[in-house]
Amino acid sequence: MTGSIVTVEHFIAEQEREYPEATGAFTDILLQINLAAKVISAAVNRAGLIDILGVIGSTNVHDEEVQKLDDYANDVLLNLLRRCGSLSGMVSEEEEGFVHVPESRDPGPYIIAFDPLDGSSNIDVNISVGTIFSVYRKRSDGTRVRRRDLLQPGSEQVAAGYVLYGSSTMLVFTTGRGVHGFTLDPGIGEFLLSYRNLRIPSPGKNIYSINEAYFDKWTPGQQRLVERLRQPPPDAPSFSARYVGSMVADFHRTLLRGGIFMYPGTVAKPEGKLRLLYEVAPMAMICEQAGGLATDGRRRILDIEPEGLHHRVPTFLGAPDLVEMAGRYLADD
Ligand code: P6P
Repeated sequence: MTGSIVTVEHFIAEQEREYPEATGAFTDILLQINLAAKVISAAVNRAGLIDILGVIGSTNVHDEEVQKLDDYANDVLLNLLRRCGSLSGMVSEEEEGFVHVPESRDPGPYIIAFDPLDGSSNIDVNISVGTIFSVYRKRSDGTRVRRRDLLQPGSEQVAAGYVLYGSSTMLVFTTGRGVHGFTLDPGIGEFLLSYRNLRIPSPGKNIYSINEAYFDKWTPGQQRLVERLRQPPPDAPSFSARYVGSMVADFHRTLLRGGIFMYPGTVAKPEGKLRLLYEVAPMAMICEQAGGLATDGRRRILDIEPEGLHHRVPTFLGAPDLVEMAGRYLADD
């Protein structure tokens, strides 16, 4: 049994042996994320308890300042990642602008973008939430971080991953060599390898995941696509609809079971809701590394050049046959 215990540290060391070009600089970032995930998981799991203790306004019964969990998760990640000598800077969903890492002698070669706690509004009803992260290599020379360092297409990512705070806490990431999943064992406080080389089942379960409350706001092509999924032709398999309203949970189910996750635009807001840099591009890298497809309905997500730190894109992630079907229906819009 002990032979099967593979921690994140073991796995990274194994990867470094197998791929000598992997540098320790990048390992430092992953290990800080590993630690941040444990700290945030503990806070997320206590969130309900704090409510029971009777939080009053912004201070609790012990007169302690109670942070909103997404602010707390953001602070944890900023403070831990600031210690990484290999980072030049950070982009966070919670920060309007770019966050400089204190300039050491030689600011690090990497940039990280993250959503510290995606879906945090679901915490109050005990629905899974997640952290999403994306790592790029700094493109420009010199110590200053420039716009072109921050706004790189997803194809330039050196790593991407998420932490899912659900019935168990899972860390799933890729460094471009497959997708690997680790499950937190609270008894020993370690993430242990639970999925090596995750592949999205295709054909997998016929599940489509979308918020159908927006049906009347969609384009005709999007409406016809969902009608096709709701009522397939007699000789085609039927579908189930699943939608948690927490992207990390909906995507994780799609990754493990198959199907398609969609957050399309509407006629009024064609760009949709999800942010490219720290939500969609990292999930797209994972999806492709697991054998899936990731588009905005027309373009490959990883080819899209971000127009700003909080640039939104329509999102279609999942099994190749279903993402391609979506593209065919949207082509008529
Ligand atoms: P809607 C959570 O707020 C989030 O950013 C994603 O995690 C999730 O997929 C989406 O928004 C849900 O949005 O409009 O369906 O409530």
